[in-house]
Amino acid sequence: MKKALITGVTGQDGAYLAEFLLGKGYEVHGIKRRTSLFNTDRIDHLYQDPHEKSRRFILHHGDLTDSSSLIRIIQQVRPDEIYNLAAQSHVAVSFEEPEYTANSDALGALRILEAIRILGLEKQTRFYQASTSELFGLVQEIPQKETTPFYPRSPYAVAKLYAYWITVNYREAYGMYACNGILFNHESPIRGETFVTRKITRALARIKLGLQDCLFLGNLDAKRDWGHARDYVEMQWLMLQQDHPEDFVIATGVQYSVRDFVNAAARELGMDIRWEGQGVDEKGYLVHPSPASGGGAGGEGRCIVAVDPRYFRPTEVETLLGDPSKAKEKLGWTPKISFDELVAEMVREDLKAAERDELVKKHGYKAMDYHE
Ligand code: NDP
Ligand code: GDR
Repeated sequence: MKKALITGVTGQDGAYLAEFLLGKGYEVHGIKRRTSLFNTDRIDHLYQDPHEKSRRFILHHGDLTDSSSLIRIIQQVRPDEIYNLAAQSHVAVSFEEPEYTANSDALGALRILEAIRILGLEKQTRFYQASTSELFGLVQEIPQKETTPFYPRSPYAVAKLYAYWITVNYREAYGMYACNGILFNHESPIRGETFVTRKITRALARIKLGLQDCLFLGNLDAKRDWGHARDYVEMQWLMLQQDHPEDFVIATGVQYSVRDFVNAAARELGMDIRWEGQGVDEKGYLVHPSPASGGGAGGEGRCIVAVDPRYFRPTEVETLLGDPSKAKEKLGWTPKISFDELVAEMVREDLKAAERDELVKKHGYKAMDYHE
């Protein structure tokens, strides 16, 4: 039975990948960091009682900033494959916590690669690094592919640039099977609530049910190439099954703006929305790009989306569009879930969650909320 070790197993991709690998018959080990509250929501359905002898899903406490825990776990598990998915993954937060982001996202990758080397597992353990389209940042070529020059635009992207190159370096220096998946944005109903797609689907569902008044966003014109996380974890696995390690861009090759995403989610919810300047009818919702201009033309409609400059980034990545030709050709990989299906699934799940909150509220209890 093959053994896989996943860092970041409690995150979006970690959860989908663990499920995928269990389905393939792997024994799956996950590293989770210590938190003061339970943070295993995304993997609770995979949990197996530690007393079960034949269990194939095992969690370990560890942290990317702590070499001792990484060496200990890798020594104990001796995995065939390591998927390094753990990271401080929020671009905006990386401007607020640049040093921690570098420690976990850049040095974290180095610590794992060194652990593999220290333990003499270079020829046994394959390594996957979760690289990112953020490396392209201020884009030098459209669409972006494996050979496009990098120009990172945030402490997060700069940290990930180090992780990208240290992975390439260990492959070349020590003959390790180590590779980078340069993944464009991928989303799902279990996407973190503060990334823009999930923030939109969650907020619009709550606005529809009267649980929230307004959604505040930053740059509405930013463009991204959005895929579904379930599709993308399959590629992470495929990358480690080849004869030779190589780096791959993973994307859909289709681009939408944040504004397009709002429109698609609102359409899915049957909400009649108009952007400023298009007029508002009595039943309509007004999606208004400036909070300063208040509730909309002639007091009609209602402002449900407004721009709050607090969500602007000191240096923004305005546009990303991937070219996944190499992955299609060499891995035989192709995304199965379309943009509209992705939005529909996210909206459906967030509407269910909002309905639960509505019920809780109706019975006089306080629904869970989060604060950014
Ligand atoms: P998430 O933010 O959902 O998950 C990140 C995971 O890393 C969580 O399990 C988190 O734990 C864990 N983590 C954070 N810091 C540490 C640390 N110091 N030690 C151990 N674990 C830590 O990210 P995604 O699942 O969306 O992304 C997975 C990876 O892919 C990340 O590296 C991300 O940067 C990268 N990536 C993501 C893309 C996307 O669009 N989703 C695109 C390209 C790359 P906890 O649950 O406790 O917070
Ligand atoms: P990104 O994702 O920065 O691309 O990083 P995010 O969803 O945070 O932002 C996408 C774009 O939307 C704009 N935006 C907002 N973003 C957030 N979070 N909140 C807002 O209110 C808002 N309004 C507009 C942003 O400015 C940006 O242009 C994600 C992460 O998963 C990274 O870990 C990963 O590497 C990349 O995707 C590929």
